[in-house]
This record gives sequence, C-alpha cells and structure tokens, in this order.
Amino acid sequence: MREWHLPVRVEALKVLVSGYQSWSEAELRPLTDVQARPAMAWRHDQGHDPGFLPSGLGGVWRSHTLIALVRGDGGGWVGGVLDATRTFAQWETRVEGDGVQVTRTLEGPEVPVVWEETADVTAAVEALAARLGRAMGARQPAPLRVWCSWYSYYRDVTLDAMLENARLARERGLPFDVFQLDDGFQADLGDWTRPAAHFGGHARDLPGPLRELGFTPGLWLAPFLVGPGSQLFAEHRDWLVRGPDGGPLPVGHNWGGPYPVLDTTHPDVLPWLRELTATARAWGYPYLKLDFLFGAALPGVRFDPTVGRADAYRRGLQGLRDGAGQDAFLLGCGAPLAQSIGLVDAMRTGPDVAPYWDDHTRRVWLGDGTAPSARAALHTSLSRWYQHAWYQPDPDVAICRRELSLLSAEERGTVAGMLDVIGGLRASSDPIRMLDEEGLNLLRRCLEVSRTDRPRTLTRSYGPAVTHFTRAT
Ligand code: 9PG
Repeated sequence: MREWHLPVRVEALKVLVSGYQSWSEAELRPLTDVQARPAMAWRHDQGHDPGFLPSGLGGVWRSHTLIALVRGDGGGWVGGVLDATRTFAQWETRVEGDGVQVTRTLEGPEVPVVWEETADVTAAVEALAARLGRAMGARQPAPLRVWCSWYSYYRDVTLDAMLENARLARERGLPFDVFQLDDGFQADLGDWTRPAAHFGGHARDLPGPLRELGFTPGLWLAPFLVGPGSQLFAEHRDWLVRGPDGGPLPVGHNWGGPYPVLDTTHPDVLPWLRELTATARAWGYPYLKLDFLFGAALPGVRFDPTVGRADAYRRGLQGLRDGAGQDAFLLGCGAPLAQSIGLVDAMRTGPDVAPYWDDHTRRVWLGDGTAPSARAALHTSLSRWYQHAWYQPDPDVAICRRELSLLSAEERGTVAGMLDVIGGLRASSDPIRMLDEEGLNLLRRCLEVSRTDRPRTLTRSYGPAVTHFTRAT
C-alpha cells in the first residue's frame, strides 16, 4: 500500500474511476459526491470486485487499474499501473480535511506504478492507457459489425430465427460482418455440445448457412460457468472454485440462482477449456463472445493456493485463446478489463443495453448503476474511452426498432450518435422484419465505421456529456 496527500481545494476536483469488469460503473464525477454501492448483496460479486466494492460513501472513490483527479482547468493527477497480467491495482481517493488522500494497493506481484501531476488529464490518461496496452501486447483488430441474438430473442432463440434474420439482412443489404448466436442454444452451462430442446437444431448446424449468406458465424459461451444441474457439474465437482465452507463458491444470480465456476488452476480444467473453444472453432465459429469471465477471478479456494486470482483468470483466458487459435476474434464480456489485454480482440466496456433509456429506481434508489439500460451502457463506455488502446470497445447494441421498445425517436438517435463517438464494435439485435424504412436507415447509420474509428477528443468536445449525460429532450 502507498499513500499520497494532495493539498488542494477538493470542491474544484472531479474524479475519473472505472470498476474492474465490463459491467462495473465507470464515471467522471465531482470528488465530493457519493460513489454508489448496490443495496442488494447479490449485485456485489456479479457487477463488482467483492474484494474492493464501491465505497458507498461521500468523498471516497474506488477504481481499478487507473484513476485521475481533474481540476477545472483540465490539469490534475493521474495514477495507473504498467502491468495487469497477474495483479489487480486498487486505487482509492478520500477527502481528508481540506485535502485528498490517494491510496494504492496491489493484489498480486509488484508492478511498475505511475503517479504524476499533469497539465492535461485527458492526454495523460490516454498516454498511460496506451503504455499499459503496449506493455501487455494489446491486439488492435479492425472493428466488426455484428448482429447478436440476445436483445430480442433472449434465451428463446432458435435456429430458425437466426436463419430468418441472416436471410433478411442479406436481402436488405445490411452490412453486417458477423452473425452471432447468444445464450439459449445450449442444454446447460457447461454442457455446450448438447442443444436446448427449444433451439430446434444444434449450434453446429448454423455456420454453413451463415457462410453461404456471406456472414462470419459467431457464438456465445460462458466458458467458466457450470450449471448446478449440468452433466459437467455431476461429473467434475472437484473442478470448481470453493467457498469458505468448502462447497462450490456460489457465483452470481442469473439463470435463476447461483452457479459454480471452474477452477483454472486445476490441472484438468485448462485442457477442457482449450478443447471447448477448439470445438466451437471446429463447428465453424471463428468469432466467440466469451461471457461471465469475471467468475474465474473471484476470491475463493483454489486447487493451487499459490496462484492469485488475477493470475488464475489470465491462465483460463489464455487456455481459451489457445484453443480458439491466434486468428480467432474473441470478444470478452463481464470480464476483468485490464487483465484481458492482449488475449481478447474486443471487450464489452459497459453494462447491457435495454430497450429503455434509464432504470432510475435501480440506479438511484438501489445504488445499482450496472442495471441494464441505454443510459448505463453509453455512460459507462464513454467514461472508458481511453480503453481503445487495449482492444476494440463494445458499447453494446443499438436499438433501432420501434416495436418492443420504450425508447423515443430522440433516444434512438442519441444512442446511434453516442455509439459513433465511442467507436469500436457496431452491433444490433433488432429482428430485421421489425425495421421499417426509418429503422433500417438508422441501423445503416449505426453500422457505419468512421475511417479512424477512434473516439473523438472526448473530454474536450463532450466533457459535460461524459459527466452529466442525460436524456435528450
Ligand atoms: C446472456 C447475456 C448476454 C449479454 C451479456 C450477459 O449483472 N448481471 O446480472 C448481468 C446479467 C446478465 C448479463 C449482464 C449482466 O448479460 O452481457 O450480452 O450475452 O449475458 O445471458
């Protein structure tokens, strides 16, 4: 642990923070504000680092990897680390009297730390992020345009729905690169090769027809998770990370309850993970959305107690990359952000989009800023603009349809405009048959990739927007 004390007028400062994984909040806020902490305990391990939760207190801000304090003149202080392969860096700023105390803790091996005063925080944050990206061998692929089944079909997705949308996209000349099947095709978490009854086929049936239509096939996996009713669970109970009581560590609350997670330090787990992505590849999927990756980085009891949780995570992700191949396109999701650099091509940099602007009750009254909404997805990804140096950011899908959506025309347009500012992946989940002329035109606009595809100088032209970005009225 190290500490710095800054004798400054705290009322004039803002703080830039980022939670450790895709779905945790990132924001630029007045230093004296309250950092929200979810009231519900079940949100703590699914959206945040349970070992370093948001403070929930006024004047106390917590951030992973990187932090910045911004003066009114755009100058300030920037802190960060130059290696995150096996280390979590946890930063805290605390208003103390008329100054600020900054504390930094490293969980894992020692790594080089930068703490500097600067006349231009935007530039310094970008430079620091770029140094970390270079040090960890960040992959810089071209951004892709993706159709994803999740935000319309959810777990009820079928083979027929995938094929219908791919055919219609081709007929309408929509310029998607990838058609990606999301959660719902599999019998259970872990039982990836057995299809769900409702899917009406097998995941391996899809790549052929998609290729004929000219699209790259994409597949969703939550490779570290294990359904409590799965065959994988029944056969390999010894492969799981354990909790303090010796039983499987309960992770998250999706799919109707907590689910165990694979222990990537167990000698049999890495070969299984490699086999899984190799199998998906052999079925014809070179694009993989690897979701709920945070599970492998949670604190718990592992087979090899000498391996730290950041290290354990990275070993698991390396196994998935090795199985998929160097030329596969890997999108991380629900994933530790900095610890994934160099192993993923793209990364979800915010919570899920939903077909409404804001979930005010969960965000404000329950302190849960990672609840799905268009506002949360955009706000968080905008506040992580510098992570362009780590991978292609994925701010999640645009919603251009009018049916099954509460977004106004203005809000749909705002989403489209902000996605262009953020850059990175361009994605949609709209059933193509629901799009009228206006919807198709908006979607075409969303799929346009600008030549440089880097964020516009965000805090200069969009400064107030990043902090107080509210609905366009
Ligand atoms: C499939 C979905 C989609 C989606 C992913 C992810 O914090 N949470 O409780 C939480 C639950 C689900 C979730 C995100 C956050 O959705 O982001 O795109 O793939 O899984 O189940």
